[in-house]
Amino acid sequence: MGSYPFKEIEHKWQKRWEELGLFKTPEVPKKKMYILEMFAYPSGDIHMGHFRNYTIGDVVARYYLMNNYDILHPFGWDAFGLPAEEAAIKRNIDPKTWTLNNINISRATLKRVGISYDWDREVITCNPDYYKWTQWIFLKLYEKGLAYQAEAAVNWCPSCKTVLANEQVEAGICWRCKSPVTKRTLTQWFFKITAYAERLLNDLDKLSEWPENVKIMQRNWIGKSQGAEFDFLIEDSNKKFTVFTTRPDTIFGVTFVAIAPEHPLATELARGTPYEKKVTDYVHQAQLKTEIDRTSEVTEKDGVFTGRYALNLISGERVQLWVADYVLPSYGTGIVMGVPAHDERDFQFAKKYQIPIKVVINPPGESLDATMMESAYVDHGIMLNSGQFDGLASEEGGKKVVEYAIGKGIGRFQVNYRLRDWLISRQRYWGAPIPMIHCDDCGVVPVPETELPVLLPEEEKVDFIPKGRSPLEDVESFRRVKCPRCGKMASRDPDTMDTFVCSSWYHLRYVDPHNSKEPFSKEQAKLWLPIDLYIGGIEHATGHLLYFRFITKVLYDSGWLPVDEPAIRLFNHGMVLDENGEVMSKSKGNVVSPVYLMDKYGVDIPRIAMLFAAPSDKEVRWTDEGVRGATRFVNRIYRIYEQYAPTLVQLPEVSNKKWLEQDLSPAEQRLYRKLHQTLKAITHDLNTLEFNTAIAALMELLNQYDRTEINHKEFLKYFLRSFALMLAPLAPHLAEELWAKLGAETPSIFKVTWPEYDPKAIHEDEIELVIQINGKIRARQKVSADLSDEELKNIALNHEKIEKLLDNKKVKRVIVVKGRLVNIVV
Ligand code: ANZ
Ligand code: ZN
Repeated sequence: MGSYPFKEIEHKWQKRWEELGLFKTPEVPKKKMYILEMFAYPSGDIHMGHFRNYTIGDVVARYYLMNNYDILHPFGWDAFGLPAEEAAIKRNIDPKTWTLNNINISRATLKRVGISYDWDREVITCNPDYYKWTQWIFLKLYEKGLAYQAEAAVNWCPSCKTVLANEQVEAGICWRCKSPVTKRTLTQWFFKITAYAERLLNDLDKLSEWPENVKIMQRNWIGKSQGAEFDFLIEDSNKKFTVFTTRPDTIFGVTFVAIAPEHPLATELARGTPYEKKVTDYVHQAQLKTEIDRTSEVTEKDGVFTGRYALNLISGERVQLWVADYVLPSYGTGIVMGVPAHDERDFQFAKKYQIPIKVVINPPGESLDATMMESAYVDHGIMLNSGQFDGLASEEGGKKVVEYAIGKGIGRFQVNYRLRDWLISRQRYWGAPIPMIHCDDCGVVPVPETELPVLLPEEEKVDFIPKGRSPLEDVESFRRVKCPRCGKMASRDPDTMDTFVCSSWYHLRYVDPHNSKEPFSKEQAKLWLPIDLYIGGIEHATGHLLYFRFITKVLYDSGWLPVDEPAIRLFNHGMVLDENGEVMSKSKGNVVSPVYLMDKYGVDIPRIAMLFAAPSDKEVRWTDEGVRGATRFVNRIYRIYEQYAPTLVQLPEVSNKKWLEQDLSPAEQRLYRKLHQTLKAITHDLNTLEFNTAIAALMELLNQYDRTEINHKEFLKYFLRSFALMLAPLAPHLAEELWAKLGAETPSIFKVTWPEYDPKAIHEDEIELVIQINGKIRARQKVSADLSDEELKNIALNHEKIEKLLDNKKVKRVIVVKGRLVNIVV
């Protein structure tokens, strides 16, 4: 008896699947199921992280296929963007050749893995037939006023020499090259995602099948905060400015005002005064710091006095005007009212610069002394030193203060979002060109839709090594163009789009990937959307997963989509770690290659090992032991079929028998019950993506099979047939082979409908229920063990003998001792 000969088997079945068109998307789905895994950066060959992600999707897709769903399960490549370009620069080949080459390598590997993709629907974002529509989406946003250009202090990575979106800066560090990010002022394109902040926030409540942690991350990222604005007057000028605060109740406690260094007012105030140099120096310095450093509560706060004062229009008090870098330019109004007694950062700042501290909120029943405080009192309490508002509870008092300010025209209620508009332009070559033209006379003019795509010029014409400006700026043949409006010579926008724009709508292209007239047809969108199950990494929680919700809503609003949320269910898979618990990554050199594993073990063994090692949403520690275990399991199964299948092939089809009513031996009956319990459990697990417990259940079933003497040949065939079906989504090649060995009623096991469990067989443990009346045993009855107290009570009361004995006597109480006895007190 040999071991599982994967070399012959796996290729054979993959060929069969292709011949059958098994994974081809049906034209008109009756019962649709759109399963999507996040597509891949073609940055080399696929690694174990991909292997895991795509295997999870494959198990589900095959399971739903067996449940007679019409499946859309596509794949594609996130082919533009920094990673490709940088790798290309390092290797001195152009990004396109390098990217397409990687796609070919990775696609070949994925095909070897046998993932159930409909390859006819593959999308590649760097191909003109795709990015034409990325540009079309840009134009749609522009039309709706949702794409605009603005001067902005932007995140700038000095090493990548490019602008980064907020989402690409992690703790002040560039996500790509890990160098510290600084700020620069440049003209950039933005998508106005903030216009959708409220809907993006509220509609999270609709996403009942998204993981809670992702929704929390998105809520925090959107960061809605309810508060108020107050106007202040600058002394010796009639200029006003406005602050945003979440604590209007502390307005009488303001002892200074702090302005963000980037705010125009910062340098303006000190201009021409002895303070000017100090202030401009400080402003310059602050630009070099990261946002985290600036706002963290642990780093020391600093700032400079401007020499000027402002008037608090509510309290009438005169306060110092400072510039401080813990105030961010892009939040609220960029100016903060400093309340040292009740805000910790303001407290530290005031202590450092000997600014007065004024208590205006007392904890209930206590009285604070400003000179004794070691930190701010930040909770709510009772207002004092606040004029007419003294004695009010601060929550209510805060509202009163705002109402008062509204009456005077010097303040208002205000909602703020932490979410910023999405900066989408990049000064790089390898991206979709922004379809805009700059004309001296007409200003910014969109490229007419009929002239899309704006093709990215061929690499040989472009020096794409980053210089801090767009490489396309130097390509005359690209740049020079006639203005679509007036016909004069004008120039194309030289920037390209953030790769997250490409990936914000790829899920839509899959529904109609070859459409050359539209990004997708509305009919196809209606047939397939939304995504039923979306699988990918948690690292995209506040990036891609927010962007694709946003773009979906925009297209919904313009009548292109039937839904305003892209995905019903989201599943985050865990990371793959090495034997020592470290994340597998190329830079660490601890990567196990799926190709190496497949050469050695085929597909299904590593697949079982991966699925068995941990729940799909948890980290997986990849070990040799796991592969050895999977090998033993697979070989054991294979040998059983090798041994018995030949003797069973000729037997008639045995799928629908009522086995419990047949003359099975008690041991066979137990195995039958176990089989159906397993089927029930696996059906559950495949729906919840708990594949490790599904495999554990199959292992247990196999153990019981080993302990059971089966004499009934038809039952053996039935058992092996059922086992192969349950195995099919988890180990598809192996299951096909087992199925074929048993005689294969169908050309593929995936053409068989997923079996239903026999509910009668599930209740394995029957118990003998003792029924008493007033403590005396009056009857016994066999019942299944998992009945509820209520059910047991009913069985007892309705028992023939008991009914007679009770004979209309009044039942006072019924006592149920779970799983054993019912005592009726009369
Ligand atoms: C006065 C005050 C008194 C504040 C107090 C807090 C407590 P969230 O909740 O995150 O929205 N703030 C406003 N704009 C800022 C900016 N651009 N950079 C840094 N901090 C800023 O935070 C709102 C609070 O953060 C505001 O309320 C303001 O400080 C500060 F006892 O105003 B508060
Ligand atoms: Zn013009």
